[in-house]
Amino acid sequence: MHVRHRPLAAAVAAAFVIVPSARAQTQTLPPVHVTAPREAPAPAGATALTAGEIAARRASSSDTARLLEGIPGLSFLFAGGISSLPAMHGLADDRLRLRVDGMDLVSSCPNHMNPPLSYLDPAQVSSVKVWSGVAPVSVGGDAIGGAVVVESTAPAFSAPGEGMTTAGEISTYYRSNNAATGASLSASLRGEAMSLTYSGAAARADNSQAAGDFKPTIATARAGHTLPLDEIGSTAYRSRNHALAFAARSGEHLVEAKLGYQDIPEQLYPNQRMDMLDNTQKRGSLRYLGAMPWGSLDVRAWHEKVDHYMDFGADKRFWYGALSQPPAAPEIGSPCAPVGMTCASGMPMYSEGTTTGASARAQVDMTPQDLLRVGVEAQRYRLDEWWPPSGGMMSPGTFDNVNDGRRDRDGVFVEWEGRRDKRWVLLAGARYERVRSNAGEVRGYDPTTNGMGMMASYQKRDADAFNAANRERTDGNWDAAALVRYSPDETLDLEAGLARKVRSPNLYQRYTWSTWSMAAVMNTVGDGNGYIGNLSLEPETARTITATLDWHAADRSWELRFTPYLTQVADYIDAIQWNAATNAPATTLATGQFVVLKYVNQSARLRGFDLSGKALLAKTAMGEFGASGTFAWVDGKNRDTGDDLYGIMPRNARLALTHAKGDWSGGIEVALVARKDGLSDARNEIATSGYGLVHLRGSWHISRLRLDFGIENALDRFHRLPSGGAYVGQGSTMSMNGVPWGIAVPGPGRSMYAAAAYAF
Ligand SMILES: [Cu+2]
Repeated sequence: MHVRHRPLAAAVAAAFVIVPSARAQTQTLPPVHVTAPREAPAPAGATALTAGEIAARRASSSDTARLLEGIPGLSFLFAGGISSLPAMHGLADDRLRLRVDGMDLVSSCPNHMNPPLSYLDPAQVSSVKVWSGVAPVSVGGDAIGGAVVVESTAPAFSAPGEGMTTAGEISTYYRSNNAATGASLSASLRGEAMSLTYSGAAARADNSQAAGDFKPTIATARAGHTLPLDEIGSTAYRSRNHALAFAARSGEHLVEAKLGYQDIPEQLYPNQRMDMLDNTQKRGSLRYLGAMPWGSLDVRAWHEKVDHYMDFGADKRFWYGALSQPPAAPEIGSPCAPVGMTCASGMPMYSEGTTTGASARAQVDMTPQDLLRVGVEAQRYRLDEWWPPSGGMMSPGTFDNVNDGRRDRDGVFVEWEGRRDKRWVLLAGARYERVRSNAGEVRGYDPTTNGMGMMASYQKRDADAFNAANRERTDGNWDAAALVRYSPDETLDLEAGLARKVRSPNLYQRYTWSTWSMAAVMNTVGDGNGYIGNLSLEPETARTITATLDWHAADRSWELRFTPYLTQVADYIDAIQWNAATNAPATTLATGQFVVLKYVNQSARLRGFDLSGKALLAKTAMGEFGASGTFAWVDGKNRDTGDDLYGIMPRNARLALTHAKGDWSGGIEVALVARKDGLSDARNEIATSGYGLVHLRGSWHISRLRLDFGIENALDRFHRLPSGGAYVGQGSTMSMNGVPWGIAVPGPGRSMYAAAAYAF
C-alpha cells in the first residue's frame, strides 16, 4: 500500500503501459494502470491504493471517498450514502485538495452534497494517491491540508504485433443492511496506437438500519409514513455513471479525451435538512502527455457543468395546512404534491455550477539527480443558486442564495527535487495563486419587508446591506512546501515536512447573506445548524510541520511508521453564534439546540499523530498470516475561544489479522473508536460514546472471476458516528428546532455483502 523510493529518473520510461491481451492475463482485474509519471514524487507520507485494494474496498461501499478507509490519518465527515467528505489530520472538505482526473472540482451545493470524489463510482477509479501530511505544491493549491488524487480509466494499448484486442470487466454486488445493489461494466477496444474505453456503473440503496432504536418517534406530518425507530432516515440513494475515454499515442506522445456523465436522481442526507433530488454532472477533458528531450510535458483542459436540485425527500416531506385525507406514503423520489391536495411542493432549491480549467505542467530533468517541476493552472468557476417561491413564507418571489457567483483561480508553481548519494531526497517548492471572487446582487423571497416580531426574517435589511457592499475580493496566496527524507540504511527512513498553505473562502462562506434562520439552516455543514456567509472573510493560512519515522525490514515483511504533526492556522474559518435581530454576535451561548452561526476568521491549532504498522506473522503450508494496524489521535482547538474545532475524530484504531493462500485472502478487522468529548461548543456538537466493530472479509480469485464477501459490523453493535453530524433525517426539518436536537447519526448495523467481478 505504501509507495516509497520510486525511481523518479525512470518515470518517463513508464509513461505508457502496454497491456497484454486478456487471453494472456492471469490476473482477473486490469493489472496495470498508467500512473502519470510526472506527478509529484511519492514521499514517505504518500499512500497509493493498488488495483486489488480498490476492488476489495468497492465491494463494501459505493462511496468513492471511502476507498480511503484505513489509510493512516484519514477519517470522514459522513453525509449521503455516496458522498462522504474525507478528513485528514483534522482538516476536511475543501480544506483538502481533492483532484479527479486533474480537475479541481467544486461542490455546487450549500451543503456540499456533491463533493469532488462523489463524481466517480468506485468501479470507475483506476488509481488513488493520498498525501496525508505535507503535499508538495505541484500536487495542487488553494487547500491547507493534504491531497487526494484520483484518476479514472487509465489508457491501455495492445502489445506490438498483437493487433486489436478487447478487454473489460463486469461486476455486481449486494449488501444486506440497506439492500444496496449495483452493477458496473467497463469495456475497451485496444490497438497499438489507439484505445477506446467505456465505463458505466449504477448503484441504488434503501435507507440503512441501525443496530438498535436510536430516536424518539418523530412526527413527519405524513400520514402512513412512520419510520421504524432503528431506521436511519434519509440514507437511500440512486446513482448512474457513464464515462467514455479515448486515447491515442505515437511514440512517446499520448493524447486523451474523456467524457463523463453522472445522474443522481436521489441521494438523501440524514444530517442535512434538505435532500438531493437530482444532480447531474457533465464533464469533458482533454490531455496531452509527452516525453520531451528535456523531460516531459502534461497539458490538460477541462469543463464541467453541474445542475443540482434539492428539496425534501420522502422522509422529510410534510404538508402545509390540515389535510382531511392525508396522502398515502409516496415512494421515495415521487412528486411531493399529489393531485388535488392542498400541500406545498416543499422548498425547491436549484444550484448551477460550471467550472472550466486548464493546466500545463512540465518536468525538467536537469541532472540525473535533480528535476524541476513547473506549472501554470487556471480555473473559472461560476455558481448560481436560487430558491423558487413555494408558498407560505417562501414567497412571493425567488430567493437568491448566491447570485452570479464567481471564483477564479490563477496559479503558478515551481518545485525542485533532488537526490543525493542514495540516502537523501530533498524537495522544495513554491506556488502563487490569485483567487478572485465576486457575487451579484441578491433578493429574498419577499424583498419588500423584514417581517414582523417573532416571524421577522430580515430579508430586506440583509439584502440591502449585501447589495450595497463591495463584494469583489482578490486574494494573493503564497504556498511553500519542503520535504527532506534521509534513509541511513535499508531499514530506516526519516522524513520531515514543512509547509505554508493558503486557501481562500468558498463562495458559500463569503456570499450567503441571509440571517433568517430558515434560510441559514439550508446552508449547513451536517451539524443541523444554520450558517451565514461573511464578506469580510480572509483566506486561511496554515503552517504545518510533520515528521515520519519509518522503521521496517529490508524486504518490508514488517514495518512501523510514526507520523506526528502540528498545524497552526491563522484566519481559520470557524463560526460564532449570531443574533439575527441585532445582526451581531450572540451575547449568550445557546446550548442544547440548533443555532444560527456566522463564519468568522479565528485562529486554530491542530496536532496529533498517526501510528501504523504491519507484520508477516507466519508463512506456513497453511498460507501466510499477517497483522496490521493503525492508530490515530488528533486534537483541534480554536485558539481565540479555547473551543474545540468541529468534526474532529476521536482517538481511533484499526487492527487486522489477515490470511492469504493461493487464490484466497481473508481477514478479520477490528475498528475501535473512543468516546467523543472534544466538542465544538459554539455549534452544540453532539457527544458520542466509544465503540468497537468487527468486520470479516474474504476474497477469492478463480481465474478471471473475483469474489469478495464479508460481514461489516458482524456483532451488530449499535454505535453513533462521532463525525456523522446531527440526525435531521426525518420530520419537519425546515423549522430550525422543529426536529429534536441531540441525536448523533448512528452507523449501520450488521451488513453482509457479496460482490463479483469478471474480467474478459
Ligand atoms: Cu445540495
